[in-house]
Amino acid sequence: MSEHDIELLPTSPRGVTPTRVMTVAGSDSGGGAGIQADLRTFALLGLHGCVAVTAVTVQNSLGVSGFTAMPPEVVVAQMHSVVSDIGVGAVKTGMLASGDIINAVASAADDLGIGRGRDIPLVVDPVAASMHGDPLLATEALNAMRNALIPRATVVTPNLDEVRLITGIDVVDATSQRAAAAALLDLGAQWALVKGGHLRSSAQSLDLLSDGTSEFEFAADRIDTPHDHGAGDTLAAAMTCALAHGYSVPDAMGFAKSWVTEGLRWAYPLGAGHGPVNPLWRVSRE
Ligand code: PXL
Repeated sequence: MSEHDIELLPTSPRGVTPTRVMTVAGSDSGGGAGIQADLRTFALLGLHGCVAVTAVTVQNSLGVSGFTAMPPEVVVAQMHSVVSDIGVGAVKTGMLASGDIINAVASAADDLGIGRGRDIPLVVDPVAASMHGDPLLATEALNAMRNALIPRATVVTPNLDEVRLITGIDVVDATSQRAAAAALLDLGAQWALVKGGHLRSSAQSLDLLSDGTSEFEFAADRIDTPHDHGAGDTLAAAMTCALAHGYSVPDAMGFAKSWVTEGLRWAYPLGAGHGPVNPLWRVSRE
């Protein structure tokens, strides 16, 4: 094994149905984030990815110029259709666009046995804005995120901007990072992951994972690249895959961190703006 080889997830023999996961998320026309990022990670980790599309964004490497949200009942219908037939080992939510969609997804999760304390783990990535600051979630939706979805999360995975929007806490150091995790647990999540990746001043990317009893820190050298579009989606998608394979939340996070770090190491330019993290390193030439 070379220095950066990572331990991957178990895969199925050819012709055998692989482990299935589902993402409830928005489409990124530029292919860097959203469902496109999720499906890339699912496939390259050997899982079968299913999708409930919540919104269609119009974007390229320079930013998001707009989006159209799906009717909430269409999002819920996709979830029911997939879970009742194909079955999934874990579910991830990403861009949910509106409070109505969040509330509908939360009650579908209850109906389908998805979420904290249920059979199917739920990873809630509370996407609020693109890396360019373009909004992806209506501001009126923050209460639904706090009151309906986060309480159902097996693990919630905000970045620092999302932490500020959801909890009002400005994370600037380890103490405020811990306070933010506590505030997310107070909202009802089973585990809170407060990602330090946007604390640009530190030389390391330090993420804190807590369930209120146990606390884990995940450190990686910061990879200084402008091409980190979809990094949060990719981390949460890899966690979802590991949870579907029966990993504990801390073990799933350890795996996901190594997956996204490798994706950042091999990130590529795209268009005139920001390129994506690159799970394709798995199938690229050296
Ligand atoms: O990276 C967050 C994200 C999630 N989903 C969609 C996005 C983005 C960021 O741009 O466009 C659809």
